Amino acid sequence: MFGKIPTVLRSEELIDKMFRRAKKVEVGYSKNRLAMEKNLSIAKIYTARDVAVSTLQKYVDSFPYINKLHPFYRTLLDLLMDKNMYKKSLASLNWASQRIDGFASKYASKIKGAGKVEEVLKFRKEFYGRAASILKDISKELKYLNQARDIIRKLPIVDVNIPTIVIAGYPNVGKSALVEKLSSAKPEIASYPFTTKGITVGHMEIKGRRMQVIDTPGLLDRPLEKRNKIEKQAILALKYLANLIVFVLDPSETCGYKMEEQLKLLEEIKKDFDVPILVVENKSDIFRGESENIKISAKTGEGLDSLINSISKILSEN
Ligand SMILES: Nc1nc2c(ncn2[C@@H]2O[C@H](COP(=O)(O)OP(=O)(O)OP(=O)(O)O)[C@@H](O)[C@H]2O)c(=O)[nH]1
Ligand SMILES: [Mg+2]
Repeated sequence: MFGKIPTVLRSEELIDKMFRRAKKVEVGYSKNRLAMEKNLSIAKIYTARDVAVSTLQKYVDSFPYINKLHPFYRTLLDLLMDKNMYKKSLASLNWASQRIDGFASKYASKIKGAGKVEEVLKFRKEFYGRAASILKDISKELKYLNQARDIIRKLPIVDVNIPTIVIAGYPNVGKSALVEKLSSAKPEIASYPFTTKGITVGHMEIKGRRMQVIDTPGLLDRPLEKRNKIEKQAILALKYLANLIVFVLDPSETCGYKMEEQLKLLEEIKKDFDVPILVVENKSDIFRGESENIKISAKTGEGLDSLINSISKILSEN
């Protein structure tokens, strides 16, 4: 999904790196002092340029294009960072890299045409000054991109290319128990913006088709109307991920929430999410209601086959 993004150096660090490498450059001895100084200075300039250009290009290439991202990630990044500043920063890095490249060629040819050693040294120094000042000009942008890197690294890692089942329902109704029962391996926790609990991602296979089951504690477990605007948008981003929402009810009410409250949350989610919703009643080992909903027990495994059949049917229709 996202490649690994390297740490973004501060401009002073990048300038240091550039000069350190240029300083190490050596050329073969020549009796002609002027020719030797020319070779050396040009080699140093090209080394400095290579360091700057390759570092900046590496940054530009490793950050994702927000507009090309899956809408799930695009929505989250829109909430978490200033998209214009992000784009502008990447464009500035490109600009800086081209400017330094241009100056390197320009000063190399000035040096080639120089008649005296002093002139050669003066041009070399001038190039260094220009390159350093270009890098100083993008210090704000480099800093910003380093922050953006931290934000991107904390995005939940999910597979946007396989069918995804999102589990919703009040706390303690048995969501985690269900995800665990459905998953072929131990579900993993991924961080999620605006909630400390993160989301739990498990995988399962139905008729040879790999899918993802996601538990959303702290997100789809209480009324959305009580959230602030940003939290609400972060939660709504899940609609881009979900091919199906399995809403878990606990008619035994041992979860501590009345069915009336639970059904109200269900209605709200139906209203806000334009995604098929499958309603299941859990804890059938201790309580069975009269409704038509699928009845399961995440504890004993009862009813899971019928749940899996319904999931498979809905996903193949959508
Ligand atoms: N009897 C019975 N207990 C269950 C069943 N499923 C879950 N439980 C119990 O209900 C409690 C809550 O289950 P969890 O799976 O943690 O519920 P959750 O919805 O993930 O809760 P949060 O993560 O707090 O939102 C636990 O004590 C489970 O053992 C079930 O089918 N039958
Ligand atoms: Mg849980």
